[in-house]
Amino acid sequence: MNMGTSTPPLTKLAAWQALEAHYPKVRDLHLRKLFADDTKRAERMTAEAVGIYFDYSKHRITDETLRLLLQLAEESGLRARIDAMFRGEKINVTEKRAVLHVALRAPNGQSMMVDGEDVVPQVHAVLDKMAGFSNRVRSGEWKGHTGKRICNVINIGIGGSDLGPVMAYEALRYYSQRDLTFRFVSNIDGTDFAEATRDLDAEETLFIISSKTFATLETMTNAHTARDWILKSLKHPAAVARHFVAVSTNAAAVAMFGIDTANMFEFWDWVGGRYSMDAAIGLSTMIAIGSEHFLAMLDGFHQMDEHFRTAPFERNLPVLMGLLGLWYNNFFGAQTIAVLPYEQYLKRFPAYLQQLTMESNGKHVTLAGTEVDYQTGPIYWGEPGTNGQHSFYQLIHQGTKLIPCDFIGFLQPLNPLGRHHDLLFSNMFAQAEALAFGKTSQEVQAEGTPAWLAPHRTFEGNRPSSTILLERLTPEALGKLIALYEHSVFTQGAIWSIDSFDQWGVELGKALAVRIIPELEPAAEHQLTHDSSTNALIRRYGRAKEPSHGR
Ligand code: G6Q
Repeated sequence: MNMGTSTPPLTKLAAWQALEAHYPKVRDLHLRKLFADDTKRAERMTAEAVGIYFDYSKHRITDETLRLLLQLAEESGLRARIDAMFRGEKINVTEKRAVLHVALRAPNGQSMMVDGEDVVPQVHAVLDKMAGFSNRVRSGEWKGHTGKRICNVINIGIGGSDLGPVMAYEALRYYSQRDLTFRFVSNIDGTDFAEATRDLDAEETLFIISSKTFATLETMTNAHTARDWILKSLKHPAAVARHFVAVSTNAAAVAMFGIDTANMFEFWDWVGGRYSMDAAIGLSTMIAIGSEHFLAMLDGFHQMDEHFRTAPFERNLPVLMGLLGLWYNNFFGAQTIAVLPYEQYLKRFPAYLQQLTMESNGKHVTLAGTEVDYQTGPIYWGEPGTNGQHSFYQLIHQGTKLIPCDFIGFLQPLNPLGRHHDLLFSNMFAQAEALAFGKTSQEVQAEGTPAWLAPHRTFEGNRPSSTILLERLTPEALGKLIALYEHSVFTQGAIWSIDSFDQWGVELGKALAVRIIPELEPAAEHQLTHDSSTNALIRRYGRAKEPSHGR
């Protein structure tokens, strides 16, 4: 395995240095000229695989840029890293874990090994158990404590145990069983739980406690509040077993909570939280859309996995996408990437991608523990089109920052209504066109705009974007799209030689919060030893809890 030691440091690679020399030649090239000089550009700079059409012609690259980026992928040992992941090697070096979310979507019969054991049979055993349970809830066979049918399913989880389920539920809502209500509680702010349950009947409500560790403060706090809420209505401890199931790797803690471990859905330490929506963490998704659709989603993921594993880099969608992101991040100095799905059902997709991309590649040291001397993961953000057009697109078009954009669209609408879909797509195509080609000051003045106003109405253009088209938003298509981003993140992390699978950066704040909890008790006279700002904030909060406060 390449631990960042067997190959030279990234910035010493021949391809990196060639890219540095090449960058000044491309920096000032305008997409207007690149397209004018080469009428076949759009034909050449597109790739299509497993039903995804990827147009990358509106990027500030030449054939030489692409050649050098692909050379960088080769020189940095990306191929060996991909193979190591699929072989179940412990490529999450800081946690000494294999990274095998690809095994979650491997078909029955394929084998994938972790520590000499084939994990695919275990994966399918859990999928079967999930399917059995989902069918019982969907059919009404699974009853609550008082014999009423379950109508409401609430997933309690946070981070990787929440964002995937929320995103997938929203994305695949079209396929969901409409007589079931789904809610997702993640925040430790009591409002999240209170609002999610205020109009629900406890007798008809099932909680899924989703937590890999079953120890996360937010999730366990919400889970205990949920248990109190159930017991307050149903009055009998036996109700817990009918109204709670768990998704976890920690059977002992699940049993301690009072959940029957027969109703625990297992997953494994080789599944990272943000890569776990295909594991039992997807139980709410399976209940919503049914096991057949869920399996179709896994098949979509698997098709992209196989493409990533086998396709030559120059036709490999996640590799191309990862390299283009790296080009702007490391050479143009771009700080962010906007993800702009022209699909209302993908409204939570940017939020999901934020964790996938930023928790994975927001790292400052290499696998070998040395400080990087190049930029790593960019900031991802976005909103579904066309809403964003009426808010932040202004800055992308005419601001001073370079923001590469991903436009995502599905050719066939799920809800065909009048001309809505044509109007949606005309907007998406127009935005990418406007960003790339802009409008010159001559064009603006030729329209009769007075000279003083012309600068304001001029669009410089040369703003890069990818356009990603799929046929129709099906569970299978969603799987392909998510896996495209997962492997693009992998590609970048491998080239940057960082651990894309740990998340130590979330630890410090958690530890400090635990220390502060007792200091918020009003009565106690605390010896506060934080900095003066934190001390003052804690004291102010404590005073607000005193009975005399606000009188
Ligand atoms: C994801 C992270 C993190 C994790 C949450 C929830 O990759 O590990 O977001 O998913 O902290 O953890 P639990 O599932 O253990 O509650």
